[in-house]
Amino acid sequence: MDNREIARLLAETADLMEIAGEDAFRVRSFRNGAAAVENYPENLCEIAATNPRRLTDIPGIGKSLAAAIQEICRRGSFERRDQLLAKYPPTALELLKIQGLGPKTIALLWEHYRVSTVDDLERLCKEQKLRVLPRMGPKLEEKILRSITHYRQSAGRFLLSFADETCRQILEFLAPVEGIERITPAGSLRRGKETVGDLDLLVTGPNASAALDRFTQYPDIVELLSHGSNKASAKIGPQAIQVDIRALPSDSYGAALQYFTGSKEHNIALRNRALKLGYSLSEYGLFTLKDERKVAGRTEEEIYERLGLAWIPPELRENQGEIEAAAEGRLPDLVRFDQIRGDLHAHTTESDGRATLEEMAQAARALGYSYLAITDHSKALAMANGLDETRVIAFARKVRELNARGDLGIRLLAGIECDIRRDGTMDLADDALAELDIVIGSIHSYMNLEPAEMTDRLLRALESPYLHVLGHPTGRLLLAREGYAYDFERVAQEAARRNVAFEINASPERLDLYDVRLRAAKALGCRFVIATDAHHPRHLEYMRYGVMMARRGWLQPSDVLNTLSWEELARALRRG
Ligand code: DGT
Ligand code: CA
Ligand code: CA
Ligand code: ZN
Repeated sequence: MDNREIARLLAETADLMEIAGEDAFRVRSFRNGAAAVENYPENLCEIAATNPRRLTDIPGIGKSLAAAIQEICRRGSFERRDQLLAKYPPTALELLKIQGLGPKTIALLWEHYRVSTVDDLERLCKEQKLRVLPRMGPKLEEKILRSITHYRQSAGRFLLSFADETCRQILEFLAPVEGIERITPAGSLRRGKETVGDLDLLVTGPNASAALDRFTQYPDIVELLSHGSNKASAKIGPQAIQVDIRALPSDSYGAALQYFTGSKEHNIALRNRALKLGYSLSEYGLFTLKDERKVAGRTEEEIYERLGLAWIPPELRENQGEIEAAAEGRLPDLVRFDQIRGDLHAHTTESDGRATLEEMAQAARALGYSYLAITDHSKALAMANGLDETRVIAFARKVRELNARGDLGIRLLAGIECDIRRDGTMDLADDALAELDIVIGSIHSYMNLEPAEMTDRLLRALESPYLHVLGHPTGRLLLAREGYAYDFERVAQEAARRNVAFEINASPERLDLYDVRLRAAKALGCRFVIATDAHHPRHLEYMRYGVMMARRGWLQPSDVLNTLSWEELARALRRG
C-alpha cells in the first residue's frame, strides 16, 4: 500500500467524522495526518513493518494516527473508518463533492430523508423538499442542482498532473522492451488539457506488439479490457483510469499520432480541408481521392504540409481558428518552458508552506531559475498563519539581507499573496505593501457573492497602486468547484488599463486562467505571469502545466512577464 492510498483513507475518514459531527479538532488532526502521510518521502507501510515506533516521529502523526496507519497496512482499513462506514453508506462521501453541500447539511439530509446518493439529492431538490428544513431555501435547491450538473460533467475525468504522472510510470515500465522506436502519449494529455478522460498511447517499432504484451503485465492494472496484437486497453490504479495503447507501423505513425491527438473537432475540420484539396485523411495516412495513393503518413509534419499548413502545436488543436492561422502563416510563436526565468508565487513555513525560504530558493535554483518570489499569505488567512504588517516588513528586510549576502545563487523577491477582502480592499496597509517587490492579490473568502458585487470587489482591488498580479483569477478548483461569477471582460479591461497582470496559476487543481479566458484577456491587452503557488519544493515543477495552459491560450513569450530577466521584470511591474 503506498502513502497516497493511506492518505486517501485517512482523509475519507476525516470527511465521515465531519458528517458524524465529531469534534473539529479531531477532524483536523486526521486531515493534517493525511497531508503528512502523502508528503512523506518513505513508504509508511515499510516503516510500520520494521520499526513502527518511528511513525510517531513524523510531524503530524500522533499515537492514534500511528495505530490507524498500522492497521491500514495490515488489513486495508481501520476500526474508526469501519464504524463510520457502518453508520453512513460510502455513497455519502460522494455527496461531499457537490459544491455548496457541507458535512452538516449532509448529516441533516441523512437524518430527515436518508439521502445518501447524488440521485436522491437531485430528486429532493426537484421536489422542493429541501426548503422545508431549517436554514435552507429555494436558492440552495437551485444552487445544488447546478452543482450536480457540474459534478456529473467532471465525473470520470482526471487532473492533467495525475494523467501525466500515470503516463510517466507506464512509459518507465515499458522502457526495457527492445525493438521499440517511439512511445508517445496522444489524446487530451498531449494537448495539455486541464482534465483528461483517458490515456491514449501510441507505440511504433519492429517489436511494438511486445510493448502491448508487457503493458498487460503492468502491476497496477485493476481490469484488463482487451488485448490484441494492435491494441490493448486496461483500467489502472485505485481511480481506474483507462489506458488505450496502440501498436503502429512506422509508415503510418504520423497519421495515427495526428488522429489520436485530436481534438475530435480539430480532426473533423482537418478532414474537411483534406477533402476539399482532393485527399482523404484517416489514422492510416493521407490518400488521394482519385486513385487512393498514399501521399503522407510517416510524420505529422508531412501531413500538415500536404494540406498547405504549418505544423500545429497540439495545445492549439481545438478548432478555435488554428487551422486558418496555420494556412495563413500566422500561428503564434508559443511560449516554452525553457524561456521561463523564475517563479513568482511560492509559500514557505512563514505561512502554510512546507519548506523554508532557503529550501525553496535551492529548489528554484536547481530548476535553473534566476529569481523566485516568496509570496506567503496575509493575515486574513489566520489558519494559514498569514503575515501581518510587522511580519511583512521584517520579512522584506530579511530578503534584502539574504540577497545582499549574495550566496543563494538566485535572486529572491520579497512578495505577498495579499488577501482581497470582501469589500475589495487589500488585507494589508499600503506602507507594508510598499516594502515588497511583488504583490499578488487573491480571493480566498466570500466566493459566493452575486456577480455584480464580485465584479465591484475585483475592480476595487485593481485600484490598489501596490497590486501587481491578480492571483488565480477565476477561483476554480478543477473537478470540485466552479470559479466565482463576475464580469470577466470588465475586470480584464481594467487590469489591462492599470497594468495589473493576470496569474496563470500552475497548481494542478487550479490551472487558472485557462484557454478561452486567456485569449479573451490577451485580446483586451492583458499581460500574464505563470506561477506555481508552490507549497513544497516539489511543486515548483508544476510550472510545466502552467506553460501548457499559456500555450493553449495562444500566448507568446512577450505576453508572459516571467520570461523577462529580473531587471526587465522590475520595470514591467512598475505601475503605469
Ligand atoms: P479525453 O480522453 O476525453 O480527455 O479526450 P481525448 O481528446 O483524448 O478523446 P478520446 O480519448 O476519446 O480520443 C482520442 C482522440 O481520438 C481524439 O482526441 C480524437 C480522436 N477521435 C476519437 N473519436 C473520434 C471521432 O469520432 N472522430 C474523429 N475525427 N476523431 C476521433
Ligand atoms: Ca483520451
Ligand atoms: Ca481514448
Ligand atoms: Zn491563493
